[in-house]
Amino acid sequence: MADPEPRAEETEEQEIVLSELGDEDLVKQMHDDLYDGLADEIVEGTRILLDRGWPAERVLNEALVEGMRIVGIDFRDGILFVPEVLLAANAMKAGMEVLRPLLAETGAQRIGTVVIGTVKGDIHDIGKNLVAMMLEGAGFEVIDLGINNAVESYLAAIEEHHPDILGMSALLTTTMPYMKVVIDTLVEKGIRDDLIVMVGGAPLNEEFGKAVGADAYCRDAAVAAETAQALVLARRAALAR
Ligand code: B1M
Repeated sequence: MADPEPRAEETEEQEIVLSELGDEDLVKQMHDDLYDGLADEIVEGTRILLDRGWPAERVLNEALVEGMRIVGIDFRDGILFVPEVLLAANAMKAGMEVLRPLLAETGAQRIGTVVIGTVKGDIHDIGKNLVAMMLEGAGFEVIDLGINNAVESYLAAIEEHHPDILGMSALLTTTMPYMKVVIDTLVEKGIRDDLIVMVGGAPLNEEFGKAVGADAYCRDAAVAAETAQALVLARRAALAR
């Protein structure tokens, strides 16, 4: 008697070997793995793409950031919930750790110091972590204050580290107004002009950055690194005149 056809569930359960997938299928699989919060698979996929000669920025944007964008849509639509999104976030962080040395160690000359943190009430840190990595790669020493920072925490770090730049991140429409609280406090203390203030996060825009009194709104981590370099150099040139 001929062998029976394999049942549907048997075929579905066949293990996917990431290294055997072409680039496009591998990236799609990584989006699925990120969605499912599979950190080991994300690490493996990230390494495979790097071994195939993909630049770190491309792996970051096409595999990880795009995967997280898809997660964000289903989170918004109530298909995914906090525990699942936390797993996805952990998987993304695991992939970012593989990329960290490549993004953060470009051998660029040290050009300044940045204090950065997510504002009070907000625990999102993936974007802020990426910005910190890219700033390191651009030659900055980065003091990362983590999440949920009250104004006192920024002030203490400014006093201790005398940074060239203060960076603030917010991912929630309810927490982004806190950036103005911080900047207004810097004005009250008479230290606003000692620093460049840069802000970023998905719900912000250029107009908001101006309204709260920041020197720059940065759309993404690459823009943040370029802007930081440009503003620090411009400020030094102005002071030297
Ligand atoms: Co949150 N969450 N979340 N969440 N979460 C969002 C932000 C949301 C848009 C999802 C949605 O509804 N579609 C929504 C906000 C809605 C709004 O206010 N407009 C939301 C919500 C509602 C919530 C909760 C309230 C949900 C709840 O509890 N019911 C809750 C709030 C918790 C709190 O903070 N108090 C919550 C919780 C969480 C998790 C803990 C589960 C997890 C965070 C885990 C972590 O960060 N460790 C989480 C996640 C992962 C997201 C989404 C899905 C992804 C965010 C992310 O990491 N993106 C997000 C949906 C989305 O944004 N599409 C969502 C990838 C990252 C690379 O991009 O952070 O934008 P991003 O960073 C970019 C730029 O914005 C910029 O550069 C980065 C890199 O290119 N940038 C800066 C960021 N910071 C910068 C600082 C700078 C410069 C540039 O300084 C100079």
